[in-house]
Amino acid sequence: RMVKMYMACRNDIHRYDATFIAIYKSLIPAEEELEKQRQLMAHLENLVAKEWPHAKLYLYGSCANAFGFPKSDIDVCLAIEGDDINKSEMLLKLAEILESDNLQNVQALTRARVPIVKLMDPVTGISCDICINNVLAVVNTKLLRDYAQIDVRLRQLAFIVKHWAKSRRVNETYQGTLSSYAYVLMCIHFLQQRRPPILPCLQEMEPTYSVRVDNIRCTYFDNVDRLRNFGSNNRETIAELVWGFFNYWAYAHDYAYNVVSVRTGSILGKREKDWTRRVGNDRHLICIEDPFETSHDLGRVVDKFSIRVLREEFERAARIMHQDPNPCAKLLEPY
Ligand code: 3AT
Ligand code: MG
Repeated sequence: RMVKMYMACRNDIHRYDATFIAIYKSLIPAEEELEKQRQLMAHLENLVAKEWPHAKLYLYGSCANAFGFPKSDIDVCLAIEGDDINKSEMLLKLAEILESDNLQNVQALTRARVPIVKLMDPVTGISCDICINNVLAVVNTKLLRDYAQIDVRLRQLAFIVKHWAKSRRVNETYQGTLSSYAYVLMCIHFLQQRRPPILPCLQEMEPTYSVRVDNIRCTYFDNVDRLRNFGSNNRETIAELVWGFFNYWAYAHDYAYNVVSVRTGSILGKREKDWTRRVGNDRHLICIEDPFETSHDLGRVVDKFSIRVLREEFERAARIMHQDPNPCAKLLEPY
């Protein structure tokens, strides 16, 4: 089926590059928005330092990984060392501090899977979630940001894919579809797989960055300035890549046997990861390996209903890229 799709390629796909690039550019947050984020971070750092002088604040998630949309909430991690950290107590204390500083809608969610304090800053209008010691998320944020520096086509593709996923309502983990983080990993993996490759596999290269988070060693080559020409032998453009991406997930990916792995830059078997059976709630119906927490399948939120929704949306997208007279608009049409 895949072969047939490729053979019957429309040959005018480049006509749509300019429109995709324009959409991508319209989705990049403005500099003044980033400035407001920095302003709020500086303010929070000040407040936190008074109570916990050794704590550090890090931005993570889309506000720091180069894949953020305008007007996003920001995700902040408070990192503090010590064996006697009681996260709930700390979050409650933090909520108290924030509230007495006139930050709005302050709420401590101590029982969430990732416990956080939520707040809204009336000065900048930015909403923010603060978690404690979620250092792995800070490290995977850096990995995504580093990949984004290597070839601009990653950012272009991921913005279009995220925009598509939000428009089509398949970016809702509580409904069994995938997180933005998962979609960005799928894009990185896809570009690692192009021939010639557009992205390298940073975790397979000589490490220049190394941190230990809990029991996980996170190492990879982060000197990405040296890799600016990495993908230059591949001339594929954004429209081709969007098409190829959806074609892959619609027709070429082997959902029964395969796992996509950014860590190895390759496709692994479910068998070698022991992801062949349902364990607890994890069904492994679409398998995306976390680059550091390798036992973690980002597809684990997907259930037997949402997998159908997802695959139908991939097929719809591939079909539109294949034959629709106005693919850019149609692809991103709200559900
Ligand atoms: P949006 O623009 O908010 O949709 P985002 O990049 O902020 O995208 P998420 O809100 O899904 O993405 O996640 C925020 C960060 O949390 C991204 C990543 O560093 C981390 N993260 C999210 N989901 C997981 C996960 N399942 N495992 C490990 N880290 C995760
Ligand atoms: Mg987010």
